[in-house]
Amino acid sequence: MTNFESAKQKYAAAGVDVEEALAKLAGKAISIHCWQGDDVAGFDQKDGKAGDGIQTTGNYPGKARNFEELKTDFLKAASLLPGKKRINLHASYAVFAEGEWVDRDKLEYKHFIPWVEFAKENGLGIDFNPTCFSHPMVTDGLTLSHPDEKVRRFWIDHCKASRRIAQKIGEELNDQVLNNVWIPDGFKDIPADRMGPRMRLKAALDEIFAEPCPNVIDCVESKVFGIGLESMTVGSNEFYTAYAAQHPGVYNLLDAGHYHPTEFISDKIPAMLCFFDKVPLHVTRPVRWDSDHVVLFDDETREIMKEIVRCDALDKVLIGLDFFDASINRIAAWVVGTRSAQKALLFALLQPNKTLKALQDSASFTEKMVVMEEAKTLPFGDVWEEYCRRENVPADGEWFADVQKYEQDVLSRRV
Ligand code: RNT
Ligand code: ZN
Repeated sequence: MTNFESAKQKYAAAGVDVEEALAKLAGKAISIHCWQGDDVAGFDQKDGKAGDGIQTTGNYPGKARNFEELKTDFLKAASLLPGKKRINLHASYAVFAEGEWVDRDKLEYKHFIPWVEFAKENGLGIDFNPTCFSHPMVTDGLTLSHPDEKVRRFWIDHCKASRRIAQKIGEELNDQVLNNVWIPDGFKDIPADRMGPRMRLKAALDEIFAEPCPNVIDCVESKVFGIGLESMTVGSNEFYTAYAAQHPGVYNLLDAGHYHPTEFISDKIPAMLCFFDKVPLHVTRPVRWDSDHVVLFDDETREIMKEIVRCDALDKVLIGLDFFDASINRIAAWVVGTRSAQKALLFALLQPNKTLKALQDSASFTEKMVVMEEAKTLPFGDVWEEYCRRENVPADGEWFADVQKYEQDVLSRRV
């Protein structure tokens, strides 16, 4: 008997159907952010660098410097990842023709055709984001909520342009494309007016979402604070949750790093699912703050995935990744982060969820604890290895040498 067959039997004895779990895992797409490859630099600004409320740290050599390099790096990472994949793009990754440049309020679908071709060639879905940061028009830390109509207009037009681009991408790929609005807007020090900026943001969002875009899933991403904007965030969780609740078709995206350190999005997912038919996520790893460390196979990532599985919400929760570590090999960061999210999802699918729920409902809390703890040490690794084998990607222990070789042959030559 192979290790996998033996694992299958052990899981069956615990009431878990391994084949069903593997089928569900293979069917669930993960949206992989393009921005791990170049430290959120993008292509549209001279010497592009993450700024305005977000920051990357680290100086590992070999980051992608242009469209060609980013595509090649992404494909290298994707070749080591099982399952269905989407690529999550930011508007700042527009691809301009030789000598061409337009500002973000003038972006068009044509600037993303090369990405659509890339997606088609490689069987990827696409998700999209307006880029309301790392740009000189972010004024006094504000975009859509700025008191100056000129500043607001620029960013409203940018968000509208992004939505139209997402719509066209969706039409072209015959798919639904998530378009996620995150803005840094906030104040470093104690504000004198909190409601004014929020009312301006509300009006801006109304304008942005006015045009029907049937292939777009609209969402807004809240945050507790940003770098340099510690005292107040305009797009707070209450603000966007209430906005989404009043605007059918707009969703509040939960980023795992955007809450106070004792709050967890694993608890928020089932709360949101009571009211919304979709819950988009940014799975990331906050270390003491919204640090966007590489996702690991850790307690909270498993808990997030467990909630998705327990709520039977694989088709409702949209899993996107959002980390950017510039201090390590960026391809390995992508691979570890994505595989860890997928492992956590598999782990969740392999829990005796029905049994555990029944034990909770009958107040058998002692037994619930025993079963929950013991399920942790079932032979999970053998099932993961079988999944990688079926998906034709290397098992754990077999892919890193490939990344090291790529570093030597490709990344280290970028100087
Ligand atoms: C910032 C948000 C946002 C960005 C990306 C690049 O705090 O998490 O999602 O990380 O859009
Ligand atoms: Zn995020």
